[in-house]
Amino acid sequence: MSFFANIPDIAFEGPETDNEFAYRHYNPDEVIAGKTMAEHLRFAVAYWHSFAWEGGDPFGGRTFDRPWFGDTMDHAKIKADAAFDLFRILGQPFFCFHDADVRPERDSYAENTANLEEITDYFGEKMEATGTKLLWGTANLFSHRRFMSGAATNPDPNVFAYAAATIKANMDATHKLGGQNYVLWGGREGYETLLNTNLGREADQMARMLSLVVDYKHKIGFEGTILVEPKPQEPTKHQYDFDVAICYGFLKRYGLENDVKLNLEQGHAILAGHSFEHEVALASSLGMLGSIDMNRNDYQSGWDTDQFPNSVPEVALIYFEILKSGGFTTGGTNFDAKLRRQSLDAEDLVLGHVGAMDVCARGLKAAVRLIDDGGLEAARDARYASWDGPRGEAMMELDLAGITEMVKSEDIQPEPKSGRQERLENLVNRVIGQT
Ligand code: XLS
Ligand code: NI
Ligand code: NI
Repeated sequence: MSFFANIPDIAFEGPETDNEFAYRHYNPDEVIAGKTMAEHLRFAVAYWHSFAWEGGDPFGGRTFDRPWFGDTMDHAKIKADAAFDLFRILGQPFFCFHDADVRPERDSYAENTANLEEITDYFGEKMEATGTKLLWGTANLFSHRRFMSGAATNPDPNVFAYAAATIKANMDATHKLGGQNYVLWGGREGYETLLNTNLGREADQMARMLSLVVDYKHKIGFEGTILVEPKPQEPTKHQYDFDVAICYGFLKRYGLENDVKLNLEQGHAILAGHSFEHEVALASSLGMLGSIDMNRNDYQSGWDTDQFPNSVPEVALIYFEILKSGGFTTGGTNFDAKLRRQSLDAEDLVLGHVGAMDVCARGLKAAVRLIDDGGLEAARDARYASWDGPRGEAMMELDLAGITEMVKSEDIQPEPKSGRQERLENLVNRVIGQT
């Protein structure tokens, strides 16, 4: 019997329904701003949180009871069956996985790869039958103890080799399944203490791995996007892919900025001391916006708590930035989000996603209204308008002495102008508040 046996497929019923098992706002076929909601949002379920995570925390182990927990290939297939049941119930178009989520962990590379290949074929059949697609695949280069001192940045070249071969196997699997992106998140690519760490060497190693990935992508004709996922710390004390700005500097330094884009996560932005819209807006202004991991952090705990998003105003500003940048191409909205460890039931897993999808749908609709309203863009354009005139052009052409001459001869005295922040915040609340 299916784990989700008594749970109906979720359909759109509109905001007035009192059916808990329905979408109130996510109507996949509804066209808004030129695309369906499904095409704008491109939702994905994260295999690891929904199917591999057991409910542990630093003080206690497994709380969940799932028929697929176990380390055989039979368990892996029961897990896949349940995952595709959830995908059918939710009707979201995509999913994402790490190798370690979908096959048992063995000591030998050959056995791990053979098992990954077997499950890849199993996925392939199910994807063909159901139409569910792969948003991205990735290698877990952080859980097993062999990666405790890093993968690409490990002091031992044998670990680099093992990691490189593991990435190859995962790129092959992602390519075979028609994945739209391939992600690298460097959870152990950082340090615990500078006392034993050679920063310069580790940066070169990380860049070397990334250029191997880019070369291999071209070699096999993978048309998806290579994405790096910034996060400042956790599990290591300091991670090199700290945030958007640092990732961009790194990619530029090694000449990789045209071949790699970024996968941004709400919780990681918060850990880095940024808002999520800051990270999205910065990536967009650099032409580096690839995909998003949509979740939220508990603002008190200081951890990457990976909760389902539930704030429409927060989410609205994210989709506002994404829409302004032209929307997703290969990217999408991956729910890198997990249940709380007391949320034991199949219903919790389904409804966690349903609520998150509705929040994102409301955020998208609000973002479209913000764009249609035009007030924010008009205020921003007006604020910089003088830069479009002769004064702005002069600043770009004159040297320091010339500018000084101009200030003296024209007796320039700047007139401060209001930034109008409260008025703009009122505008945003007015537009987002509409139902
Ligand atoms: C962990 C990361 C991870 C990546 C994929 O914090 O968010 O889940 O998205 O390896
Ligand atoms: Ni994360
Ligand atoms: Ni993530």
